[in-house]
Amino acid sequence: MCGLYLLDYANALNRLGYEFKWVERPEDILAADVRKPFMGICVGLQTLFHGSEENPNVPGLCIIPGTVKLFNKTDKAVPHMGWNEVFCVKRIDEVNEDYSEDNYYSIKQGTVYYFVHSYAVPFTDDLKEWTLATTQYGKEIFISVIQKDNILCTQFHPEKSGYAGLRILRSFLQGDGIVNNVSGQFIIKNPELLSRDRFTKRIIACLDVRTNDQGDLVVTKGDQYDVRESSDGSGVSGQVRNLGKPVDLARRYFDEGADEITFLNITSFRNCPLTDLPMLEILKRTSETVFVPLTIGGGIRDVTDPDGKFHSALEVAGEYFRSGADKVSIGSDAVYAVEKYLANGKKLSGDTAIETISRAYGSQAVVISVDPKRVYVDSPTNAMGHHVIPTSYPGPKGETWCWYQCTVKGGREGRDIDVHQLVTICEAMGAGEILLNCMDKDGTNSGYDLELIQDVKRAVKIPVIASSGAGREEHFEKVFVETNVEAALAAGIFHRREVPIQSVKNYLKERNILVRDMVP
Ligand code: 1PR
Repeated sequence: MCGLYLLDYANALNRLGYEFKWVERPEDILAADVRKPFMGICVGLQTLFHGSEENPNVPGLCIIPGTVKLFNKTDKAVPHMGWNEVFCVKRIDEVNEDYSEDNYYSIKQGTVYYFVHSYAVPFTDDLKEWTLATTQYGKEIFISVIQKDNILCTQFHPEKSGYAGLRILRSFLQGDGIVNNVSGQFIIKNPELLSRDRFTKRIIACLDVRTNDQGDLVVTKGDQYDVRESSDGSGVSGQVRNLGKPVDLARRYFDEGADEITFLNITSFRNCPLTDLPMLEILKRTSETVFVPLTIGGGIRDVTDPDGKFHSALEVAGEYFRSGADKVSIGSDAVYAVEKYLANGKKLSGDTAIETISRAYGSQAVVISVDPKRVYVDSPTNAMGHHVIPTSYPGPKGETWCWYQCTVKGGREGRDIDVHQLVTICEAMGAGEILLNCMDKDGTNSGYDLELIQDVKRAVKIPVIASSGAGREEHFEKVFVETNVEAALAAGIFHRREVPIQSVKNYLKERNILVRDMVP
């Protein structure tokens, strides 16, 4: 299993009504009965092989021949992060397209499950005996489920794959599949001819969280980052908008089919996140009932708590992971890290939050949240060396060029870094995904900033989440078709129930854009 997801496994087992005991020492493993059913998840699948390109000097368990390989990045974003189809290569008979679910741990042909990995085992003929299902990502077909004798392994995360994933775990725990070992059943001769890339676009619900004037932690939502009701004319700004309770809203979005949920602690720059116990509590409680990936952002940086104790960004992130987060998102600190990198003559220091967290937890666990503002210029030469793009939406003085300035502290302070610099350098530091907001578009319901998003998508190989400005279903279609981003995030329209998640998905499906169907 991936160590990052321990709380998620525990929550899934609790939800299914099972008691469990953690393995605490190597002796616990040695004392285990080798004939007992074994389930490996993600890295748990990969360890059974002889080795992995991820760490060539460390041998695997050598139970299955073959090597785990890095995905080819030339035709797709890496990590492979999101919901993709599994294609069962072992079936009961040649004629029957379907297969008996009971024999196959409820792994359903054509259902999508949540993957997050950069390395995989390519499917080859000599691994047929072990392979229950394959998945295609770009042009590559890899093994997504291994099954033989008492072994079941999935490359995807059942504990993060909604109800479809929970069903697999239940099936395994009940012992289904072991009794009807699939070895000897019909094996599709050339799965590569039948397999297809069914990687879906993700729809993400985002919850901006902060304490309101009464001291309660609430979900709020700004217009261009201003989260207070407009002033009554007295010159005093209004109350912080309250759009609901974080745990309840997250649960609602899970039930409504959100593929992922992001919490942004938007005033964390004022506080020490480790003393922000309500925020950690929100994560813990959400992960008990929400079985899709959770991202938490806000305050991921080196901090000194009110008692003068220093905590590294790695410790802060670790606390969030142990509380149920699957990814952390870094905003202000990413901008400072890039400034430091440029000041040091473009040398990686190795000690930034991005580098330390991605080294310890993997790049897929590190998201960069970008809060850019448009700066118009009348010609590229006036952009002070920044990466400029031509724009079809001229500025106030008719300027036809612009660059995007990075900000920190929730957009309160602009810095001399452009978004292109930020995302390319953060990718080199080990970030695994970009959450691309846009201050000009946030809360406007006028659609995503396609020019910004296209520019960033072209600049990096890691997945990009488009954010800010979604107002209608067609805005999602436009952003996927015109920029090819992997995911689109929205906040206001979901909170105010203006556009339900399912209606976005139906709209996309009708236009042949692949999305995950909710399996109840
Ligand atoms: O800098 O690492 O502590 O992280 C702070 C985090 O909090 C950053 O990710 C930053 O984006 C976020 N944040 C800070 N202040 C605000 C604010 O609104 N005042 N929220 C804020 C940013 C933008 C998105 C929003 C989308 C979609 N909000 O999260 O959800 O724009 O909105 P829409 O669909 O309604 O248009 P650090």
